[in-house]
Amino acid sequence: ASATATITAEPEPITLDLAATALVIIDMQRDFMEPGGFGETLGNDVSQLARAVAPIANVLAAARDMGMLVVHTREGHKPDLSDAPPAKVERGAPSLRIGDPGPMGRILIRGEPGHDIIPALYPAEGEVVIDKPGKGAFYATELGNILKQHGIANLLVCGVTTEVCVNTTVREANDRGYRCVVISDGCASYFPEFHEMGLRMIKAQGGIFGWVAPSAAVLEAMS
Ligand code: TIU
Repeated sequence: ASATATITAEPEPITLDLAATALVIIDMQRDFMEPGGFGETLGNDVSQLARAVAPIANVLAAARDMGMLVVHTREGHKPDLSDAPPAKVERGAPSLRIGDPGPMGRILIRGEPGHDIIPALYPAEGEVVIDKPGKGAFYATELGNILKQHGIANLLVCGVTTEVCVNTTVREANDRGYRCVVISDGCASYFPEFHEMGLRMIKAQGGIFGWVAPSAAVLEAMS
């Protein structure tokens, strides 16, 4: 592949230096994707998220083939909850709270089975894994420094959920100067209407936070 490629995106095509582009896969963890995890404790239908897996797997395979920097993120907290704000832990009326024991271990706690990334998208040796306490991947993490070290200016962003951790991360990245292309079918929400609106918010107003493109268009540009 040549270094420069144009992705057929909305609100307009975008030309990127692929050597300065990273693939960022947000929170494809068992805790969000599978029954018995954090997502389900909040009352969500986790089956809504499964549709994002195959498109992400396809883009991940292409990124690995071309040697693109791959970053996986995981939302979660230290076992002693010292990085979990009470305002987050105490919120709402979930069936299990962050830190409580569940069928995949303690809910949203690092090192527990539920916190890890689903087998279909498991990080390969050498890929970056960012553990983040918040919804955005830049807050209280090394992500910004790692992207700088690799000379990254552009991000291909996918994962779950569209309107929560994907949107928050894209807004953080946009303010830091990154061009973000969000892979529409590589994102999903527990609420299909929030997925749709989450993508529209990004690409409205001339691309106020970034660009949106389907995985087919991203793969075409990477080939
Ligand atoms: N609940 C929900 O939609 N999302 C999260 O809590 N975290 C992420 O989006 N990863």
